[in-house]
Parts: sequence; structure tokens; C-alpha cells
Amino acid sequence: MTNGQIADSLDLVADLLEFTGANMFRVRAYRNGARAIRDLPESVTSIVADDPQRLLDIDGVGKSVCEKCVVLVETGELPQLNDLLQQVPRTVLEMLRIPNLGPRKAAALYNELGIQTLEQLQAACEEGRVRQLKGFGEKTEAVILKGIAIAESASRRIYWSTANDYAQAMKQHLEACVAVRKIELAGSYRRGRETIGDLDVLVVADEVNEVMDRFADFAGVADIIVRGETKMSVRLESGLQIDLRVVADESFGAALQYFTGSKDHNVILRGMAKQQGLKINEYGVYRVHDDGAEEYIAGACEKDVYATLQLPVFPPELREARREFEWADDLPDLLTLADVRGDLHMHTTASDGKAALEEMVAAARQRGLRYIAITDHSQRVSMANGLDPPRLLAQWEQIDELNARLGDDFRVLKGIECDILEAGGMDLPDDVLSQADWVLASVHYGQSQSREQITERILGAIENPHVSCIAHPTGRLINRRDAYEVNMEAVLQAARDRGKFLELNASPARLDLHDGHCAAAKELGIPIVVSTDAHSIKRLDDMQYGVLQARRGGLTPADVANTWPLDRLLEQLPNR
Ligand code: DGT
Ligand code: CA
Ligand code: CA
Ligand code: ZN
Repeated sequence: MTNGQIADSLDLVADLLEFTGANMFRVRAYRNGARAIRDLPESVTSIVADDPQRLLDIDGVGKSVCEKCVVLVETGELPQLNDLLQQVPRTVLEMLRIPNLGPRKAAALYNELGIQTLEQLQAACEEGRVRQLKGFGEKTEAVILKGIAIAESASRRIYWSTANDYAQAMKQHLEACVAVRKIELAGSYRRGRETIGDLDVLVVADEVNEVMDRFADFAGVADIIVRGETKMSVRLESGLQIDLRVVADESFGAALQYFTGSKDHNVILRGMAKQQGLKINEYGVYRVHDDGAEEYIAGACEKDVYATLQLPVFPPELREARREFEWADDLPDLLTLADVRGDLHMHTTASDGKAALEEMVAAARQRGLRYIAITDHSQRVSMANGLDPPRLLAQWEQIDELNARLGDDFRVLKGIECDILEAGGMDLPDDVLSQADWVLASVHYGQSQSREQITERILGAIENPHVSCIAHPTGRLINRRDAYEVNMEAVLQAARDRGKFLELNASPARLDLHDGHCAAAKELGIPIVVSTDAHSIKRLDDMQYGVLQARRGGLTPADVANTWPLDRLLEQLPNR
């Protein structure tokens, strides 16, 4: 059982408990536990196998969460969760996503009217049955009807890359409004999370109404959810919600800090402020005097807000209440796109890429890269026209010729993305792999195998002396497919012991390794390779998404092998 699955179960328990009106401390204990476990690099399964008491050392995991983890790992299910699901069908939880409809009201709808889904709720509202319930009225009914549409799309989180398109378009759109003096995007978008729930826009403006009119005028706005004095929210046809907040100039930094979050980061910050006799909110930082009077001391810029607490401006990617406060005196110099010198995973028309070898090379040079590896698929991936030894050797000859023409300022490495076979072992013979500069090993088939099998296959690849790096190590596709079952702890240990590299695949749907694994790899001194896995020229630009994820993992250029000069990379190649 993966940490993600355990965390999902705990979150579900929290939701169901909340629905049944349980004590909020209990609910929160499950939520905190879920969050801690989702972030944990070490697998809960292996901790339980080793010594379950060690779970209690994890920040946010208390006695009852610890017990639940043990039961989940050992039996694969949770009796408490099954009991709760007997009482409350899972579908009713959708109702909790309706704004301002708390668990108590949702429970009444379920208990009194038997409503289990949003669809049934909509019908009941339309038939005027909801207003007849105690504590509900015509007005509540109307609010619920409106909220159903919101709840339906609120369950969707979109890739950061998709959100970025909307964010940049909205920024341009608002910047063209003369009343706008300052504009920033905040929220999870600014923190570079792999998926985004909604966008949060902050502006300082001379004239609020002008900005709000302009906001409503954005292409694709389907619905105005709310328009207040300083806050406005719209929903786009795609379902994406965008929140706008118009703030005063002297509060801009405080608002940017507050609405960037994360919520957990802010909770810690507020606690620190309180200890120092300060109060911090979205309007500013205030000194609280003995008589209770509050004096504004900062708020116009984010730097000053943090400075009042003797803190640096944390890179937004680190603001997740993980280790950033520990690092405050010596923040890591996080990776930037400009640090990247090479891209070590891409495909050409030889397998399933859309551009030819020379076109990929030209495009990489144009982007300022100094070296790349061509890594087409191996023969097992027949659907992608994978290369058998003769075709691969012919491609490598072509690359030798190309390198001779290119001269010293650019180098193409002879690579391959070699499949790890279902039964274990590599898809190409050692005498072929030994001639490569760079060998990626990937699992594409047999992803539903047991944890033991998949782990064994990957460990086998790491043991192979010709393998340089494991590509997209967990196989997840965000929003589409879970990671396969794999003992990541064992993979990390083996990579460290054998000096192998691990990939952070930059494709927005993969971002694999995820941030927590990157942080764990860094701790172990395993070099990470951020690669695009581009199947076309355009997708070479995916590097930026990988860089964001690497930053969230706390990686610096030194931690990322494809920032190194070519000489150093060649020296340290694990297969050489
Ligand atoms: P998302 O939209 O689900 O991807 O995630 P965020 O982090 O963008 O969350 P969102 O849009 O609900 O709120 C934006 C930020 O505003 C959030 O990161 C922190 C701040 N914030 C919102 N609500 C609260 C709150 O109740 N307490 C605190 N301390 N901060 C909040
Ligand atoms: Ca947001
Ligand atoms: Ca929001
Ligand atoms: Zn690939």
C-alpha cells in the first residue's frame, strides 16, 4: 500500500467523521496525519514492517493515526472506514464541496430527504422539497442550486502548466486596464504545485469597479460567482475558478504573503508573530500594545512582512510547512531554468517522436542547451516503433557523424530508453547497452504487478552496470493513473549504493519523481536528472515544469546532474 493510498483513506475517514458530526479535534487529527504521510519520503509500509512505533516520530501522526496505519498496511483495509461507509455513502461527500453547506446541513439532507448525490440534490431543490426542511428556506435552496455547479467542477484540479496558460492570459488582460497599478498571482500557482485548484489574483488599483468590469470581461468567463467590494470570483467555461482581490497599496505585500499560503505555512507564521507580540493578517503586520491598540508596522511588500519576524522571503515553492523554517538562516539556492545545460531524455522519429534527430538537436541548441541525449524507445515498445539493436546502432552512427560536424560547443549523447522487461532484465543485450553514453531504464509494461515484482525489476535495472538512470521511477500519471506499487525506499538506497541517477520527468502529467522523493534523493546524495522526455520540439519547453518541481523538492544546481558542465557529467556517469 502506498503512502498516497493510506493518506487518501485517512482523508476519507476525516470527511466521513465530519459528516457524522464528530468532534473536530478528531477530524483534524486524521487530516494532519494524512498530510504528513502524503509528504513522507519513507514508505509507511516499510516503517510498519520495521517498527510501527517509529510512526509516532512523524510530526502530525498521533496514536490513533498510527494504529490506523498499521491496520491498513497489515490488512489492506480499515474496519472503521468500512463502518463509516455503512452509515454514510461516499457520494454524499460531494455535498460538502458546496460553498457554505456544512456537514450538519448535508447530513440533514441525507437523513431527512435521502439525498445521496449532487444530481438528487439538484432535483430536490428544483422541486422545492429542500425549503421544507427545518433550518432551510427558499434562499438556502437558491444558494444550494448555485453551489451545485461549483461543487461539480471544484472536484477537478488542473495541471500547473494548464493553469499557467490561464494565469498569464489573465495577467496580460488585467495589465491592459489603466486602473491596475500592481498585479501578482498568488496561491498554489505561485507555489508551483503540480496541480491547481483555483487561481488567485491580487491587484492594487485606483478604481475597483473598473478592474472588476475588466475581470468579468476575460475571454471564457462563464459565470460570475460573486462580486463584492474587494473580492470577485468568476468561473471559466473550462470549469476553472479565478479569484480576484483588490487590496490597498500598504497591504499588497501582506496580501501576497497571505494568499500565497500555504495555509499551513501561514499558521506557523501567525504563531511566530503572536510570540513576538505581533499580529499578522492579509492587511499587514501589527504591533499589539499593552492597551490592546494595534499599530501597523509593515505590509506594503512581502520582504518587509517576513523581515518583521526576522525571516527571509521564502521561495514560494518552499512554503509548505515542511522544512523551510528550519532552513530560514541558510535557504537553499534553488535550481532555476537558466542553470540547466542539458536534457537527457527525448525521442525522435526513429521511435514515437514527431521531429527528426537533426531537428531536435537544432531546437535544443536554440534553447541554449549545451548537450542532450537522444533516448528513443527500445524494441519491446513495439507500439512506439522501439529500436532493435541494428536500428539503434545505425542511429548511434548517425549521432557520431553529427557530433563531428557540430564541433565543441554542443554534444549529442548516444542514449536509449531501454525497457525493463516484465519478467525482469533489460530489453537490449549488454553488448549493445555497453556502447551507449547514457542508458535510461523504464517500466512501461506490467505496471499492475505486485510491489515485490516491480521493485525487483527496478532494483535489477539499477544493478545492471550499463544503466545510468531510472526514468519516471514511479510511473504515475497525475489525475489519470496512480503510481505503480514500488518500494521507493529500496530504490533510493540501491541508487545511492550503485551511484545511479534518478529522473525527475518534467512532463506536466508525470512530474515523477515528485517533490518529496526529490528531497529524499537529495538527502542521500543521489543526483537527480530533470528531463523533458520530449516527443516533439515544443515539448522541450516542459523543462520549466520540472524545474518548478525540483525547487519544491529543495534541489539546488549541485543536486541536478544536467546543470553540470559536460566534462563533469561525463566523468560521473555511473555507466562509464
Ligand atoms: P488550490 O487553489 O486548492 O490549488 O490551493 P491554494 O493554496 O491556492 O488555496 P486557496 O485558493 O484556497 O487559497 C489561497 C491561499 O490563501 C492559501 O494558500 C492560503 C490562503 N488562505 C486561504 N484560506 C485561508 C485560511 O483559512 N487560513 C489561512 N491562514 N490562509 C488561508
Ligand atoms: Ca488557489
Ligand atoms: Ca482561491
Ligand atoms: Zn521517454
